[in-house]
Formats: sequence, structure tokens, C-alpha cells
Amino acid sequence: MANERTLSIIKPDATARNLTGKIIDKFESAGLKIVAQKRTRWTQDQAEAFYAVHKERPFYGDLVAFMTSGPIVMQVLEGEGAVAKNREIMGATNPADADKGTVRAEFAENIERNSVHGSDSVENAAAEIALCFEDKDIVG
Ligand code: 3AN
Repeated sequence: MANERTLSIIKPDATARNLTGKIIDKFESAGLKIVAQKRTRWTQDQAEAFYAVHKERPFYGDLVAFMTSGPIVMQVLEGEGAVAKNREIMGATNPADADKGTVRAEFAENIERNSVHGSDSVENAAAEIALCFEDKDIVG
């Protein structure tokens, strides 16, 4: 499998409960390397731009409100098959469906407040990474 990069976001429900380290531990224990990381709080414009693909979905407004409600930690994760591996570590979008031991099974509060975001394809990962980081701040 190819060496890949993917964008991860630790969401406001998780930063509010001080779970950053516990979530990072799952990524690193699975062999993913954090090659960029930034804690920030998104503006409305930033959240809307990031989730533009979901604009027509009924939960879009709530999702943007949630993602701007507190700090987030954005990360670039690198490793063999990093996109799929990260999604495996995260678990299903709805924590009720997430496998035991995944981030969402352990920490997510519900389908919206689900603790982490991870890119769903190599193409989307490249676009999301470009939205969140400058090349010079990604150090492999
Ligand atoms: P994933 O994050 O697992 O790739 P997406 O891309 O379908 O899932 O959804 C993006 C985000 O939108 C989710 N992480 C979640 O916070 C929110 N979301 C998705 N589906 C729903 C839903 N049915 N109700 C509320 N929020 C949702």
C-alpha cells in the first residue's frame, strides 16, 4: 500500500473533554505519524468552506455551528494507507454503529458530536490538507 497523507480533525466535543492526547495515542499506536498539527478555532467562513460538500444536507447549519463552537486540533497523518487506516481508527460516523475500540465508539457523544473528522479519499485529503496547512508546516 502507498504512503499517504490524510487530514484529521479533533472536534470541539473532544477538545472540551480534554481528549486530545487519548485520541492522538490511538493514531500513533496504529503506526500513523503526525507530520503537522495546529490547534485553532474556526470562523464561520472557514467551517463553511471546509464543509461546502455538505451544503445541501439538512444538518449543514448545525454542523457549521458545532465546528465553530470551540477549539479544534487539525492534523496531517502520514503512513501506509493512511486514509483508510485513519477511518478504521475513527469508526463509523454514527457512534452507535462504530466498532469497539474505535475513537467514536469510545468517545463520540452522537452522530454530530462525533469527536473526529478524517478525509474519505486520497483526493479529498489533498484538498483538505491544502485548506488547513501551508506546505512549509508539514514536516515528515
Ligand atoms: P464522516 O465524518 O464519517 O466522513 P460525513 O462526511 O458523512 O461523515 O459527515 C460529516 C460530518 O457531518 C460528520 N462527521 C458528522 O459530524 C456530521 N453528520 C453526518 N451525518 C449526520 C447526520 N445524519 N446528522 C447530524 N450530523 C451528521
